[in-house]
Amino acid sequence: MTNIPKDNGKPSDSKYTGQQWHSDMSFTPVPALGSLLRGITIPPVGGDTMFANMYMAYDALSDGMKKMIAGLHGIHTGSRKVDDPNSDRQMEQKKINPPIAQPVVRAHPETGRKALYIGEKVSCFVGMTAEESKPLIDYLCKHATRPQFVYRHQWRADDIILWDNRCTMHIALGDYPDGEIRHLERTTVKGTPSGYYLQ
Ligand SMILES: O=C(O)CCC(=O)C(=O)O
Repeated sequence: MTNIPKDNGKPSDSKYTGQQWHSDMSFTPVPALGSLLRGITIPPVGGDTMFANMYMAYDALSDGMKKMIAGLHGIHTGSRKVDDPNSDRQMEQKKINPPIAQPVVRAHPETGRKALYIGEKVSCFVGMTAEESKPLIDYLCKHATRPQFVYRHQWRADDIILWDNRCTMHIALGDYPDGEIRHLERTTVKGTPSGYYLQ
């Protein structure tokens, strides 16, 4: 994850990575089990990462809402909030990663606890239009990111964070000043299958 431009002067491909609530690789049939991020160069202010506890978010829903979302599947895309949808990279991403459906509620394979599996990369629910889906996607994202479910990490160089993508989602805050370097190294751990292609 870096905003250091490429050798040819073009912006880094990961400059805006993670700037919407997501769980890693949710747009693939086998999303990441965990991820590790290490701070290398940290801006003097801003650039924090926030994590939401999706067990707690699920548990706090009403029984009525739990029943309503039990059978829903969200369509996850690899697209970013801050990027040109017609850029070469985005077109390529769409080809490599066509939209994937994932259950909105998943039982964690190790703990058996249910966790909400939603995020800002969910474009709509299977069998519903984007317009019909949006209010519920927005509600669930807003609900899951209420302060009582969120941990905010203020980076220092050499911090390493490991997280479980099966019960959290996260966001990178792009609020640091222009001209400041933000550079972190990441690796992800492959999980178990939960998603499927739509056709
Ligand atoms: O840069 C960050 O703070 C988080 C990056 C991110 O979202 C990711 O590694 O998936």
